[in-house]
Amino acid sequence: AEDGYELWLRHARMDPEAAAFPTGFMLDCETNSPTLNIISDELQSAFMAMTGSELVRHDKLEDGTLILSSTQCSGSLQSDLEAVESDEGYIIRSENGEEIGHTLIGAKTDIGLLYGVFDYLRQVASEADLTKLDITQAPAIDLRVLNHWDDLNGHVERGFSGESIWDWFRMPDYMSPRYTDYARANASVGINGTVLTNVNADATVLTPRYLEKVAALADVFRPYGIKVYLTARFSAPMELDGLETADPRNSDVQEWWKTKADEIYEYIPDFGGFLVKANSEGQPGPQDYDRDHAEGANMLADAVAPNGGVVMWRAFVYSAEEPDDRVKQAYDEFVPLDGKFRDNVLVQSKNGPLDFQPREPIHPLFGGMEKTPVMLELQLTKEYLGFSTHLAYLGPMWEEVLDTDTHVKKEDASVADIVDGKTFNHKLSGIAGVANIGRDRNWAGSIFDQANWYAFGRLAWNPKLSSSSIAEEWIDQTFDLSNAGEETVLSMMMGSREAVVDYMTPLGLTHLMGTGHHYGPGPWVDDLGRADWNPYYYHRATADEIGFDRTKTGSNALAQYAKPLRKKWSNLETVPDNLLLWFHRVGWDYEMKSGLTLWQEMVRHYDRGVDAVAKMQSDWLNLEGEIDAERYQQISDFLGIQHKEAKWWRDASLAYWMSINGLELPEGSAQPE
Ligand code: GCW
Repeated sequence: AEDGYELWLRHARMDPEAAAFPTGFMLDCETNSPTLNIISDELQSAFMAMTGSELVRHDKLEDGTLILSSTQCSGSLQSDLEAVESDEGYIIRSENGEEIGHTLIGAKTDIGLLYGVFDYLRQVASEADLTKLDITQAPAIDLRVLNHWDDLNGHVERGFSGESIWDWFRMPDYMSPRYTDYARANASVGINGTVLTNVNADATVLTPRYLEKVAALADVFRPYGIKVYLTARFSAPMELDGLETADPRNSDVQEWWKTKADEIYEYIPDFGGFLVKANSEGQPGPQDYDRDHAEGANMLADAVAPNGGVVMWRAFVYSAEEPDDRVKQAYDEFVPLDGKFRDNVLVQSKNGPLDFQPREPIHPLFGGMEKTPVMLELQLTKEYLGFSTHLAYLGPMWEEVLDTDTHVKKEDASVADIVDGKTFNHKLSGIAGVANIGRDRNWAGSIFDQANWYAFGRLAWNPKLSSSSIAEEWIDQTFDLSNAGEETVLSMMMGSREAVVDYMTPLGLTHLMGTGHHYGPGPWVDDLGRADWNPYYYHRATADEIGFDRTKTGSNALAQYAKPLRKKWSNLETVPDNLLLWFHRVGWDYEMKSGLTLWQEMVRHYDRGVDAVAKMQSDWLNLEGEIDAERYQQISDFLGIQHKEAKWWRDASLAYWMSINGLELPEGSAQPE
């Protein structure tokens, strides 16, 4: 049975007549490396699966051969390859000479070649004309990393697909083949780094017993081009070696980190560096000693610099004091530090200023820091979008973020341009995805959540790709559907995130999830220790009004954005409906662009969200028989859960709003069950 373990690398059987499949392949010159062996195996097993016959390895050119050249052997592609900016780039080109037709895949490095081969296989799966390939690719972003929020005891924070895949107990003596499959899946979409441990860090991972295990993983990942990173707990010198302080100005502390970094590099010569969450949600950090984030980050940066490591310092901070508006804090703390960070530090910011909500405006740190590379952190694990049971393809959300123009310059200042380093000419660039991977057979908890992992990798490689083209690729490789079936799945995916926004947090509302679990509705909760943990802090609904005023008359968080954005979002005429209550406080009878009152419009969104899920359910029924039974059934059952819970969200939310505004349900809206 198909249970999803193969991900998008299923290599379904194809019609042997359908394409000009290669007759064999050859490596351009006699080199050998673990990566080249992987490439050969990958090609051979893929073609065996797709065509049922062996792709023979030739040692001389024959008609129809696929020619692979890497490093010094890039033959006729040599000069074109020189123009490819990155060592990870590649060229795929069909050459149709007089008699001999063949395809060349060339790269400057073996890893580039591996990426090229995965791309080639993707072309095959999407039925591209294999005699007309002319592809030149290089990644736009340097560091394309997954962030695992995995604890050493196997628990995954906000993980909805089983326990951690890292079996710390059995490593390094037993290295599950799953680690290889993990590396292969990541490499197939260009992911080149992985942070193994939770940002709420445990210093134990920095001890020799664990470093040995980390090194064993790094050995598995290396031939796939994937580097390993760890989270560094700021107080580690105290916890592991009894130092009295972790003050970054203390020379013993500095020395401790240098020695620790050197020790790590002995185990893992290509260790990527550290990811740090400091002074946020109770985590230790430099502010415990009245030092700022730059001092903290720089101490660690100095420790890894001699070996080429980086520090990814998170900007998801919110402090012990209750703020007037929590969404302002990161900008307020970090922007004054711009220019103070070492050049191997990246500041890592979530896409929005709050916390991975179904919809937020962009974080003002994108564009807010000119001298510091700001890394984008996305969340693949859907903490606030229904975990792994609700279908929500996140491609459109990430596209919305990446395409948003920060307006900090006249041109080339979209979030994608900021993140890939173009806007301010940064040498280093990075993007992180909080992984949705666990020990479930299907890796991600559901089949459609695999698409979020896939889309993250593809956007990390090229943040300008469209989310629908990525979905199409994924569908081609994940199912074998009729054209009509493909259309159906595509439209389900493309509308799915907006459906979640509609039934959970329409019109710019936010953080209405039940506290702690973040799954179901809880807009009424108001007994939590801090004001900014209670949903009321965000919706502020009273009998007359709802919404958070972030204009000048309110918290003025809008001042953190460049003028064109500030103007657009502070004006009720120009703010889009979908961010209205994020930035404004209006009456329940406020007249919307549609002519409806706010209340009517809101109810319409809740209904629309539920209807969209019902539509996905009925669409899916049409695919019975086109998809293997096990995957079909799981998706079908999950859509059932989603439909039930979308109604729960709508009914519970509306009942709550009605208890506050005293209004009736508008005529024609769905009645609660
Ligand atoms: O979204 C919140 C989560 C926490 C998480 C934190 C963070 C790792 O609820 O579980 O902690 O963000 O990003 O640091």
